[in-house]
Amino acid sequence: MHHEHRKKLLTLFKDDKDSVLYLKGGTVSHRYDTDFEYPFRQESNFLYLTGVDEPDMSAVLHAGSGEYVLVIPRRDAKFAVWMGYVRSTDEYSDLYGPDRVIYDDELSDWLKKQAPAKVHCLPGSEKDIRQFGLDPDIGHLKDALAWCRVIKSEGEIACLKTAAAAANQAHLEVMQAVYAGAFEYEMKAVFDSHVVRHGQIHAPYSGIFASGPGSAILHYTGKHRRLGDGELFLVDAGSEHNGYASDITRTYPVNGRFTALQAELYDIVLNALTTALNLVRPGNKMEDVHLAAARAIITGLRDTGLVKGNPDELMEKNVFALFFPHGLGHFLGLDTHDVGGYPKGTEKIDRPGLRFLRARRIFEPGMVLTIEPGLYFIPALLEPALSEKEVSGHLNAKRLRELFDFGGIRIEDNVVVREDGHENLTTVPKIRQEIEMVMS
Ligand SMILES: [Mn+2]
Repeated sequence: MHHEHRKKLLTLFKDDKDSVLYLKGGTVSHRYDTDFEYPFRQESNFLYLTGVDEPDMSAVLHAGSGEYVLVIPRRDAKFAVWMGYVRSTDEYSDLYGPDRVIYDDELSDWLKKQAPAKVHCLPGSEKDIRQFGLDPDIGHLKDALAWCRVIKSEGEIACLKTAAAAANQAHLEVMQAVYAGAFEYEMKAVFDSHVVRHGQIHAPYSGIFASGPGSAILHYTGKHRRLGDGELFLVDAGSEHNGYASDITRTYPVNGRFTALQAELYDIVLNALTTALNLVRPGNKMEDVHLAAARAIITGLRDTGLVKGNPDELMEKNVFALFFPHGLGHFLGLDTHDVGGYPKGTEKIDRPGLRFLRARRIFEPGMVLTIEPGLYFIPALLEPALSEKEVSGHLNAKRLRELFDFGGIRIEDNVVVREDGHENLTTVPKIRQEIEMVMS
């Protein structure tokens, strides 16, 4: 798989045959000024090209010959005592299949011998190259890697499916474990316990386990609140397999039964999700699908009487963005918010709601993305809107004020764009009746 990735990248440098590409792997980081090491996670571009999951490495690719040189640190006996066995160059060759393995103190000489016309590297690595007395070029490699990573190979999709499978099961177990009075952190423990038992020890992002009003905080970081009877619970959590992420959200009632109001609002979001999913196929555009989901939400809210007016006007005046203020979804891969959402020359759309869209692309087979519409009652957005002339006439102030501590609802699936539409990797129940059955 990684050989395939390197070949794909080098096709973009075929008119640049005398150049080399330099990639620096990740290093270990510590907690402030202590010797406590955070768990090591490889830098994603490096992982994409090499599959090497160890710190302090770098790699050089020769654009002309395609030679792949893995550069390893020269470890001493002290390292072996604290960190374990030190591998030989031959062992690294067997393990990762580079064309050549050299030590980091040999890199400078090796590079100079190539006398490259250019050394392409990522922003942040320029200093390394200058140290070798060469000129870094940071203008191309980043975009080239993003271009490669946007369309996933079947090998990558298999990894994403393994990550999705573990998270699917973990979400189901949380759904079954939830009870009124539980702490949010207990539910995180249920989730983590499942994914870690499947070897997925890295979280691709800090999960959200938000009960009650916390579910309307888009990046809620609390974990110490008790789940209240009658409230909703929003779980946005994923896992990582070989570096590839899953990112799933479900929202359901703490006591296992939707109230009439919760049911009505939940179905609006589910309808927005279904509307959006039906549009995920090659040729369609992310921003158009976002607007279709937004329209489904504002039309649903109009039907409940929480907002007033016709959908065209509510869309035109951006009233939807008061309730659905974030983007519909993002690419998913080695990073949760994966690269390539805005290729060079593509600008963000300066409009409420769409401003935060993390990808503006036409769908192509092999793209993997999340679709995650949401509906929230956020006092910080609604309060000022209620006194704004343009939109206040569209809002049912009395009923909305009663919902200031309702929280929010988000439902998020992970999908692969396919020739004939898409493949949904998320299997956690999302239809109300199914959720109630699982929780009963
Ligand atoms: Mn997401």
